[in-house]
Amino acid sequence: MEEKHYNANDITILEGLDAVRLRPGMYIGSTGQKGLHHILWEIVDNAVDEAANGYADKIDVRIYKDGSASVEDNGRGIPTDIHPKTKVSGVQVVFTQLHAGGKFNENNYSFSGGLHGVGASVTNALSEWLKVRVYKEGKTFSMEFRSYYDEKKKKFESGVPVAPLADLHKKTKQHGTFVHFKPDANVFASTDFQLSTISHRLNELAFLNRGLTITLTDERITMNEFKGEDTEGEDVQLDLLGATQPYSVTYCYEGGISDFAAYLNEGKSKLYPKPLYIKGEKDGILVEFAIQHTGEYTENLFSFVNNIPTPEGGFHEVGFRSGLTRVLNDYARENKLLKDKEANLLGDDFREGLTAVLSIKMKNVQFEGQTKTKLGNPEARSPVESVTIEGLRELAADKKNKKAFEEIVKKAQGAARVRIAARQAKDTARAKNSIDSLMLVGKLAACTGRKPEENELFIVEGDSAGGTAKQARVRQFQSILPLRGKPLNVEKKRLDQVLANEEIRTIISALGAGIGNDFNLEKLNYHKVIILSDADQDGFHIRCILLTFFFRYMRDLVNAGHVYIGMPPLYKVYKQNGSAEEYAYDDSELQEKIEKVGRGYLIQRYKGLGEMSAEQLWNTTMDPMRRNLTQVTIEDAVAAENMITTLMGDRVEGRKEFLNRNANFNKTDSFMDKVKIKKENGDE
Ligand code: 0RA
Repeated sequence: MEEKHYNANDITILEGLDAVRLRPGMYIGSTGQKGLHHILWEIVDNAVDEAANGYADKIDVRIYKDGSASVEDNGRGIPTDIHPKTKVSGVQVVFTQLHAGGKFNENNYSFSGGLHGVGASVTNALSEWLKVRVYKEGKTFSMEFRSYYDEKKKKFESGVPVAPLADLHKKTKQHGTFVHFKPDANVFASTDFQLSTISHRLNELAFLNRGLTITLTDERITMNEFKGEDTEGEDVQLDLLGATQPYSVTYCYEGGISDFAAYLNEGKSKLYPKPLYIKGEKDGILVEFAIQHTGEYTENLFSFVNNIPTPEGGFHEVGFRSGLTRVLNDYARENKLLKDKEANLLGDDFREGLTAVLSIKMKNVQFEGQTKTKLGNPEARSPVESVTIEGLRELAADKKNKKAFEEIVKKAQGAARVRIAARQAKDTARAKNSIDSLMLVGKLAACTGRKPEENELFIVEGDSAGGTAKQARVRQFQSILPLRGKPLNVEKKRLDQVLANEEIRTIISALGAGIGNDFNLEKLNYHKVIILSDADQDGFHIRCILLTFFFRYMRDLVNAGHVYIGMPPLYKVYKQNGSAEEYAYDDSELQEKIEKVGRGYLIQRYKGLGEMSAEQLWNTTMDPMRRNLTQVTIEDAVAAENMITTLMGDRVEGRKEFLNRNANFNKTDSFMDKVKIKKENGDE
């Protein structure tokens, strides 16, 4: 950036500091933890601003044992010359006049009202003391401010200069500003700076300002204390140092927000290896974003305006989203990934699994919303949209991004299929959603009790097992829904077609809580949804399909722990005369039960639920006191979905191999044994 000359004349003056002491909340929001950190951010923001304008590339933040904190930058240094109107130094103006900023405020850090950017003087007003050092033009300057109760004036004096700015007559090659302050314990409920809060924000600032090196040092703890003093097996030299060395961490990202997106996606499966990055400017608004899609289903958009997070969104997000949707739909059409007669994909489709960091810089920012973290400037929408469209078009035209764009479209098409199928299912469910009407159809044998927290829905494979379960159940709290094996034999069907299945739609109606975005746990009719399927290939299929269905359309049901797998036994070990009877749920248990029954034992092997009598089914699988339920975790559901993709997709090879590995339920390494199993009563 081009060097301009500023002096104290450029600094505007608005009001004094007494008002800040009187009503701190008006300026920093609160006098709690948030307010305490706010006065640190005021100082950090000034330093970051100096860096953002190209004058500094290093910021050191330090927390001290006495509760004070300091921020040092290697920028131009606060102006030291005398301000003509006030006849005091620029340093004094910056720390004693509210809203005093000068030109640096107009660059990209001008705020109108709100809680941000009230200026360094607020930090001074709410500190017991504040000390400044300015290194500028080879000289070292120093100044100190104090807050105290004046006995004579019978009033509190805030941020008063101890003496005018002094030239220490110490030559230096250094340039920059060092600000050290101690938050006043009379103002703040607690003056304990939070290391985690500060490191999180400084890390974020380092991502947002490519190449800026930010170091954080906390003198209150040593390196070893931070590491939990577990230094076994580590370098001895380091350990000795770590015992006395204060905790320190340095953040610097040459990749800026691209590194940010990659960091957010760490450990996730990615559709393309590197985030796509765009930077541009339109109508005085600087726009930067990085995107990377993962195999997950949620959208993660982190937006910032002038380095301030905007979790409530706003017009910049609106522009970004619409630009993204436009370019990706155009790409899909131009490359014949969308047929002429097919409708456009929706923004939601393109944002499934999207991780994005959007950072814009603009003047006269207006923050709105519940927490004042929503961008309220409508004029931001169109420039952000333009930059997004132009930038993404350029990336899409680049051959090396072909794979990434194709993967994005493919993923969006999957999302669209699910969306369309969910709507159809919703319509059907709405058409006949009373339990009574289901009973009339004769599918659901509903329980009589009306307490969802006590009620159980058994989804049973096969009409014959369903009939047995209906006989066995306690009708007060157990409902039975038989699934016919054949229609659910969806081997070659896609997930969306599963929703066309009559019984699946019956499940939706029976649960009564809706589907997709409308799913509402509070309306749930059953707090235990128990899948009862045979221990064979078909049963395994059905189980995977149901889990995938719940995962895709009723994720909260799984998350809240309402889904269970019923485990019927594989063997009965008994004596002919009826003097002993034991059930084994897997091969390893079989040996144990044989020994228990003793000489003269007989073994019956159950091939399916249908072979059991009502009494046996009750004793082994349905009686809450004796049965063996497995609670399904979200990981199980994800695993099931991956299986469905393998089983039903075009990858026939993978499918065969998969079935060979997993469909043998007599072996203990079958799928359900491998996934984390939590028993009904809570123990592992
Ligand atoms: C106004 C003008 C100039 C620098 C600054 C403010 C400035 C303020 C802070 C606060 C913390 N670090 C800072 N660094 C710079 C330009 C001064 C000049 O060019 O003479």
